[in-house]
Amino acid sequence: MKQVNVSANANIALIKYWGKRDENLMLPTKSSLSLTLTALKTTTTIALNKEQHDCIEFDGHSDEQLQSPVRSFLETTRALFGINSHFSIISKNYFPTASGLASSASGFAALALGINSLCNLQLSMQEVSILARRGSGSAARSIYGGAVIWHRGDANDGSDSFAEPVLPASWWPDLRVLIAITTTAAKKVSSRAGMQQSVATSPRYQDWLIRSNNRLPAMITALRSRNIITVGSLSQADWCDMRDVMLSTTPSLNYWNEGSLNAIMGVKMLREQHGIACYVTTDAGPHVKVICLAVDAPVIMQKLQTLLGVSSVLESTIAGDPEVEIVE
Ligand code: 2P0
Repeated sequence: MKQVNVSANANIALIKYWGKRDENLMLPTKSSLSLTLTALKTTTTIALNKEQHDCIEFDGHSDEQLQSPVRSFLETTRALFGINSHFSIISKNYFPTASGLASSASGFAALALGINSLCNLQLSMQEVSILARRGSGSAARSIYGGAVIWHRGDANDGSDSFAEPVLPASWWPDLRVLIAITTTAAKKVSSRAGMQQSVATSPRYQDWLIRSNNRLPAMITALRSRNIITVGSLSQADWCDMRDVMLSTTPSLNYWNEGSLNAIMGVKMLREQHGIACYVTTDAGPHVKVICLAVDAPVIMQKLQTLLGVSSVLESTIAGDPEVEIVE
C-alpha cells in the first residue's frame, strides 16, 4: 500500500506572528518571517486507513488532547478536496512538544505535504502552504527551509496568505540558533488562546503591528547581507514588542520561568560585557533561543549550560526544505 514519509522542521520567527484577523481560516494580522531549524525536526508517515476513522499516533502515544487539532485539520482537508478516505498517521518529534517549541509548525507542514502526495492532489507550494496554515499558522512557513516569509494577505478567503522562501538554508552557513531548554512541561495557555486574548485586549497591539511591519524589509536586507548585529537587534526589538503585547494582555500572559530569565540575562551579559554578538528571542513558551554565529556558539553554550533552570541546550543550523518520500 502507498505510504508517504515526510520530514519537516519547525521554525523560529525573527519577525513574529501573534494574532489572527480570521480565526477560522487562520489568517494573521500581519506578515512574519522565520528561520527553519535543523534541531527541531518532525517525521510523519501517512497512509490510507481502510477503516472509516483516522488513526493518529504521536511519539508512540495516542494522546487525545494532541490528536484533536489534527482530527479537525483532517476534516477540513477532506471537505476542501473532496477526499473520502481516512488516514493512518504516525508522527515523531525530535524535541520537547507543547512547550513553545512549535511542534505544530513542523507537524502540520509535514501533514499537508504528506496528504498532497498521498492523495495526488498536485497542489502548488503556495497551496500546500495555505493548507498547512489551516492546521497552524506557523506551519505555513515550515513547508520551506531557510528564511521564510508568511504574507498576511488581504483577501478575505485567505488565498493570498501563504509563505514564500526568502533565502535558502545555504545562504548563511555560519548562522546558529541555540535553544536553551528550560522545562519540558506543557504550557498553561496555548498560543492560539493567548494570541486571541492579545488581539482583543492589549492596548499595545495596534502599535506593535505598525512597528513590526516596518521591521520586515529591514530584516530581509540584513539577512541578505548576513549582518548578525542588525538581524539580532531587529529580532530582539520585535520580540520585546511581542512581549509587551503579551504582558499588557488581559489576563496578562507570561510564558517565562526562572530558567528563561537566567538565560535572557546571561545572553545580555555576554553581549554587553564581553562584546559577543548574541541575541535572544522567545515564543509562547519558556525556552530561550539565541541567534549567533558558529564561532561564538561554544562559549555561549557553555554559559547557558551553567545557568540555574536551563536543563539542556540544542545547537541548530538553518534547515533545508522538507523531504517527501513516496513508498509504493
Ligand atoms: C511565531 N508563535 O511567529 C509566533 C511567535 C508564537 C510566538 O506562531 O493558532 O502555534 O496554530 O496559528 O502557529 C505560535 O503559534 O498558533 C507562533 P496557531 P501557532 O512563531
